[in-house]
Amino acid sequence: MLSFLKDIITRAGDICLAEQEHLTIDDLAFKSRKDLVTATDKNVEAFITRQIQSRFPAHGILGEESGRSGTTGEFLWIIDPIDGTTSFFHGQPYYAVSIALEKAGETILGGVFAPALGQLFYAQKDKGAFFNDRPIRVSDTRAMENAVMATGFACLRAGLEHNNLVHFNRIVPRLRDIRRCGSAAIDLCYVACGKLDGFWEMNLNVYDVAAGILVVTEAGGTVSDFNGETHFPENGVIAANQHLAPFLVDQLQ
Ligand code: 2AM
Ligand code: CA
Repeated sequence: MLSFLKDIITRAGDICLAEQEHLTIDDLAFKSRKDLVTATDKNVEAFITRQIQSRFPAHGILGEESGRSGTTGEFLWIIDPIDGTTSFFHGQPYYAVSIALEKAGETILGGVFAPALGQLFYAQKDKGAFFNDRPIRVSDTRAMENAVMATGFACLRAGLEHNNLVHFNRIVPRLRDIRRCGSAAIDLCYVACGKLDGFWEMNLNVYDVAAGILVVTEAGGTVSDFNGETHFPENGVIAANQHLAPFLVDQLQ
């Protein structure tokens, strides 16, 4: 399973790299006023879906662009062909292909590949997390003032009135600094390898976070919703090392 995942996710990333150079406005469509989708999102999802269907015809598939297909057996592949489509369309490197595999409702395998950064993250349940084939751990940062975190504003793109700006204003002054690069999948993996000390966001979808959450937990990180419980991503997502996670729950609940 892992070698299959690594093979298809890197080939999917190569499609992104090749197509990003030639994108025009004609390749762009809108799911809502600010929610972009490019022809590449659809091409990459179709590629991944074909590969899964031919190798594992009995498995189900949930993709951001085409929804639920295949059987309703115990295996379900969850695909975000491009997490960070705004970065992708605007010629920036901070986007990733994200693929997770659930068995009976539990994520057992997850991969996030950022082709323009040359960064591949993956994890298998109970077997640890890896960045470009090296094992990773979350950071050991204990003080907020030494922490660099990330967040995002999917809520604003979705046009929601109850949004992240109020949390952002409260939390950012307590941190060393904040990053907002536009891919929840990469943000989660950066928490997993200690490039970031924490991440929070609201209004994400399961395909944005399924793989990244397994990478964080296998790297020793803590993942919860804004109440410190497990109803994510519906009730928000918090990911951090075990020292800083309680601070974020305290600020966000
Ligand atoms: P996407 O690029 O696959 O759309 C950035 O804040 C994160 O929010 C990205 O993971 C992005 O995923 C996601 N996102 C952006 N707009 C969204 C929307 N309208 N609803 C839900 N998630 C969204
Ligand atoms: Ca996407």
